[in-house]
Amino acid sequence: MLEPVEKIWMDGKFVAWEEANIHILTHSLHYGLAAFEGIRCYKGKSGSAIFRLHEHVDRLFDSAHIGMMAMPYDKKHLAEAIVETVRINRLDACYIRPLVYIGYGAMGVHPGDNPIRVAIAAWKWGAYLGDDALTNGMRACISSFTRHHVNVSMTKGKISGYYVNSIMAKREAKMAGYDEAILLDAEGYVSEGTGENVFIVRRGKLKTTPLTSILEGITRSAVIELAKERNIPVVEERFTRDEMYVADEVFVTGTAAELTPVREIDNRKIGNGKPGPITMALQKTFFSIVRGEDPSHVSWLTRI
Ligand code: PPE
Repeated sequence: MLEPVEKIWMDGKFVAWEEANIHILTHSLHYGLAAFEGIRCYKGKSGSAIFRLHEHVDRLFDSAHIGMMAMPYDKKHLAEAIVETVRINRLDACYIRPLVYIGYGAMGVHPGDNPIRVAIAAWKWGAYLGDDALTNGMRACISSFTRHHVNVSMTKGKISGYYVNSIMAKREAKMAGYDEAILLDAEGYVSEGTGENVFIVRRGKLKTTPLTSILEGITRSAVIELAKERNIPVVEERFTRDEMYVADEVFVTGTAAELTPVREIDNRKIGNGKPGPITMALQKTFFSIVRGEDPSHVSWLTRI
């Protein structure tokens, strides 16, 4: 359950959490065209900071552009509103959810001149797949659902409606006793998790899926950069489900999921069934950067 905080930013003003309501005929609620972001703010040794705020704002604007929703604010204004949402709620560590959506006006698939509305909420959110998953790894399955085909969904946009596919896959996986689903693309190659990008480690090399039909993860690009800095070779190449089965290590990345090891896929142990050394080294680096303990990427942090 969500733990309410005080305020939510809606269309330029802060409103009380309980009053952050919209009309039932809000266009996006019916047809799913809305754009969102997921951003984390971390508590660090010298205060709190938002991880890669500007990259998230850029992606939100890209998503709105793809969805032809004209943003009523500029990037600077929106970035400031995000920081203010964390401050006003006196949160030191939280998850931030900006949402751009098509408001009330005309109904029918064509949104006409309905207003484009924007909201920003923040709340406390712990480990997405559980604390145990972060240390001991999670169990995933290959989904019976296929991930988006490039000409069905435009995955460079983080569009709300696309997440129906994720919900289906996630529920199916949880009901079968797994923690998460990994989806294959329309050609049968690994694409991504319901809310995460996927990496494998084999013979000391890191491999992740190319960007063709996945979300361009901001954590993904950070991890690629960190690996390269540590002289770990990284390739963006498609791979099959059995290449994951025989990988030495598998992990997923995402704002919510952070860097979570995968210890088992389709009931096959990955490596020795424990998070591997490269995964854990990258996870350690990631957490020390977001918490401001490792100063090597301070440009990724926006202080609150
Ligand atoms: N793929 C998908 C489909 C995805 O939803 C996410 C983020 C990623 C990859 C990783 O992207 P990034 O966060 O930029 O590293 N998923 C968001 C929503 C999760 C949710 O359940 O809500 C997130 O992690 O915030």
